[in-house]
Amino acid sequence: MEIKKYTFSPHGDDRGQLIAIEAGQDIPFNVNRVYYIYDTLEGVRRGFHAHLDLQQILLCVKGSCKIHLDNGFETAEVLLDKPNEGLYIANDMWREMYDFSEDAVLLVLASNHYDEADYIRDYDTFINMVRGKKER
Ligand code: T46
Repeated sequence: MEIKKYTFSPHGDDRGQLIAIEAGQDIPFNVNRVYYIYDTLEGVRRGFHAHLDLQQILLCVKGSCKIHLDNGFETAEVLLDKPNEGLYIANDMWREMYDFSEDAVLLVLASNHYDEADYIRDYDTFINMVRGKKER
């Protein structure tokens, strides 16, 4: 599976670091929503869904976490532990987030507003959908 990561260049100086992410320039979509996940309890695994029409960039801006990806044919585990590195996830990708460090802040830039109808939360439905598309 191809893992698409973006590395953003920090504007560092003697005061510290600053990262700017320009929609449509540094990432391939316009950002309509930002959310972040923090204070995640030990052992928690979240996600367990795919999206029908959503592009996202996941950045662990503090601490670390891992992302399990599954496209219905292959799986991959991605470690996010750098504030200047973003993982791109688009449609038809089952995702689970786990192994959050105590201080982890997972920032997500999303192409669309929140829409519960865009979620596929049943794994068998997801598998049937992606494998059905491949066969067509
Ligand atoms: C994703 C992964 C990486 C909202 O009201 N607005 C929002 O924009 C979001 C993202 C969530 N919510 C509500 C819906 C639930 O009541 O917040 C609650 C927790 O959401 P959820 O259980 O979907 O969170 P995760 O961590 O399982 O998944 C989230 C995103 O929902 C999802 O799109 O790709 O992070």
